[in-house]
Amino acid sequence: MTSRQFEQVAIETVQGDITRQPDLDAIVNAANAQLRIGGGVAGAIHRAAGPGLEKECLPLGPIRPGQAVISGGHNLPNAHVIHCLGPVYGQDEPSDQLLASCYREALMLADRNGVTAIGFPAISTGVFGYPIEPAAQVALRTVCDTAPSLATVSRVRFVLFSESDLAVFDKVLKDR
Ligand code: AR6
Repeated sequence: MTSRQFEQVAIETVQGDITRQPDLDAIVNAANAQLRIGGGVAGAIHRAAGPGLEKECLPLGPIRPGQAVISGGHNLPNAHVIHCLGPVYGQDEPSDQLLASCYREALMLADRNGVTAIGFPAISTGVFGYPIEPAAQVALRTVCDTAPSLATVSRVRFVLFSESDLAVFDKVLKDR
């Protein structure tokens, strides 16, 4: 694990599964607009949370690219799930601003709900096709830019599925 402090917020990077982070009070879902089960991160989160999560989420959708909404964690070890709709790369524009909006909205929503530690996957970098290095730049820049506005959030963990994605996030984090 790599960790760096920005203002009052520690930013961590780890390789792993977003559904297996019991020390975080919120995790972020790379959702679809309807907040249905889906594949990738969304599929893993809904499978681990159980059917109550989709039941709670459906009335909250549809959401637009860059938006975040919050639900309970159901059978997950986390109290909250924050669902973000990332941009489809090459389709939802400006993609960098929409991706930044996901991270900013998720952090602000977490903060309003008293969250202290939150975990993000690399939003939009799977099915939605956002290249990993520019996605890492946007993610880390947005967390650093938002950090001074946060009251309760003091730990932000990026949970990367692959070793190569972790290496990219680590490099971008070290270069900041
Ligand atoms: N933990 C952490 N990271 C993961 C996990 C996991 N369990 N599973 C995959 N990743 P994606 P998107 C990585 O496709 O691009 C869904 O079907 C993955 O390697 O989950 O925002 C939804 O329903 C990739 O780097 O999200 C939407 O329709 C990153 O997480 C759509 O896909 C994001 O991959 C959203 O696409």
